[in-house]
Amino acid sequence: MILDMIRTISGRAKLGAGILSTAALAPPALANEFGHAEPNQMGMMKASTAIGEYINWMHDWLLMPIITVISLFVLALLVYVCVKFNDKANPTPSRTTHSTVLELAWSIIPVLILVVIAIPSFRLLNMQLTFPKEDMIIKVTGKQWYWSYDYPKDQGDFGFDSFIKPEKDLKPGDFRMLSVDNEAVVPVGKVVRLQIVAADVIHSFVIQSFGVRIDAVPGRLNETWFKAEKEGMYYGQCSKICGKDHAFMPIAFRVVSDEKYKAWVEDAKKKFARAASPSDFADVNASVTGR
Ligand SMILES: [Cu+2]
Repeated sequence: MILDMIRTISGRAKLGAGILSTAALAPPALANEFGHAEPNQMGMMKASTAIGEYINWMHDWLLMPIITVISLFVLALLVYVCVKFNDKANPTPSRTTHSTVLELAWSIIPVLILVVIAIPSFRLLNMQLTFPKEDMIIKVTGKQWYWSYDYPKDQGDFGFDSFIKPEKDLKPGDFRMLSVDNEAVVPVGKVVRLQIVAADVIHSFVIQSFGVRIDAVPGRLNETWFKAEKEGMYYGQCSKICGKDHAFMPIAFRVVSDEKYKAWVEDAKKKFARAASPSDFADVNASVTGR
């Protein structure tokens, strides 16, 4: 029994060391898959687009270090004040009210920190808002509480609704709360322009690995884009509190090779033919664009 205990303890120690060494090798995220979070993951999801990589870099290597240093600095100041200037250690307090040097320092240093953050921030915004020539357009409509995807004429002219998969229908490889019945499919390495609206209330379309986050607003056509560099499944969630099933309207995009995409389009044209599945997106779009 003692041997068993020792084995268990040493097993746990090894596991702990394993986690530590993985963290040391691949800082700061422990994720090893694209498109979804891992159990016990620290940090951001792995990125599959240049913009996603940039966001992760900004978070991990710019904002986190800055906020860590600032937090430690403030903590150190507090501890210093508590120890050095308490009633016992410092019975007659100083009457100083002004210090030009200090006041200049605590104005200028934060401004410089903000400038350091602002430069890559604006660069990122510019990357997100500069649309390259798109290879295809998908229309995305947020509804209470699911998403609809419409592929325009040049992609086969079909549309479908995408609902969360109930737990009883989950297959191996599926994720609870993330997998859906009908995934949106896009080809790898292609610029996809997303046109996003909502049919009822405000939703928010987010796929972290693509670096995509944009509100879906009734009566307003928002646009964003991504170019996925790796094949695979990518998940996101509605990120605007939109009602009782807000937590149950996941987003699932499957990125596949060109051939697989073409084959899927052929199937989808039959499966989601307009007559069989009329989408109200056309009406929403008409009201937005006047077309
Ligand atoms: Cu929503």
